Amino acid sequence: MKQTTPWQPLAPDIPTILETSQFPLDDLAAGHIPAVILRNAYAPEKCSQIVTDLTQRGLLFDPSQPMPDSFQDQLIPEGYYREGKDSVPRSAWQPTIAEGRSRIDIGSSLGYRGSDKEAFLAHSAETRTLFTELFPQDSPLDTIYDALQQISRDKRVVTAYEPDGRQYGPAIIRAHYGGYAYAPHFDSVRLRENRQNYAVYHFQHQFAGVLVFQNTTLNDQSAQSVLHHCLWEPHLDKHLSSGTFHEYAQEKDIDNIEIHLQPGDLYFFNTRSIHEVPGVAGADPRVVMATFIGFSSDEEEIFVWS
Ligand SMILES: O=C(O)CCC(=O)C(=O)O
Ligand SMILES: [Fe+2]
Repeated sequence: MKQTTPWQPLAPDIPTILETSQFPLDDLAAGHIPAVILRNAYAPEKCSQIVTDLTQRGLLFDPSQPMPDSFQDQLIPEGYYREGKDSVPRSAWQPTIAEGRSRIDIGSSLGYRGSDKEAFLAHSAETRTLFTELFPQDSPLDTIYDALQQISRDKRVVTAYEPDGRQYGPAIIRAHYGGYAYAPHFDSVRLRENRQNYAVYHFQHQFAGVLVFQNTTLNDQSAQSVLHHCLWEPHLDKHLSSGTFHEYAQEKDIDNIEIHLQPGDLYFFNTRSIHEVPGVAGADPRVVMATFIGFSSDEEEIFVWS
């Protein structure tokens, strides 16, 4: 809804953000601001080094070469998630079936794997081992967790865990090839995926924290996320699933903002805000480290998972 105060993100660094807002995460939770953006949170040269390393290790593929067969069964189609204990994937939107639009995940996605809890937690343990090996020092995980801790004004930021102590994956690396797009959607373990059997279900709010490692660019245009000034309500489902959200937003005069990021920039947003990342089929994939975040204003601990 259009308001007199512009809907603007908090940026560009922690001191400025904390001067501007007493509780940035409460502002995000309420939908008063679209995002918190930390520019240059992680060194851009380290970002490109990570992409090179992941490709050399065979965890990502070089898009200038034919995709190795070993990636075929790891490709994640657009829009997929699973609900509750279902093993059948659902689609958060009507995916565009197009050759080459695919995503590689390095890490354990609760949305994709969570329907089998034992398998998800076992996979998460492997991810933690892998990330320790990939990032023995200067870990981008620390950048995300430390930033969150500071903007929360010193709540305790931990990798999400179950009551028995078993942890989830600490974050996920996602590479989007060939113009992979996220159509307008929202993410919620509570309101969408119905994950009642997981500890993260109890939080009042869910955010995302995304650190960009590499942009994808075609004809000077890069794939960037768009946040709509609209928190999900059930009546929006018909527009999200049928792909008519843009028409709805126009009719209701809902504004939006493009969050333009460079490698090394980190942004946090409320995943209940309808959001999207239109695909741009550049030569290189858009590569990010992504997290979900569980937050309740009256709780000391903030959970991070993927
Ligand atoms: O990559 C991003 O910036 C956001 C992606 C997203 O919306 C998601 O993973 O659900
Ligand atoms: Fe999302």
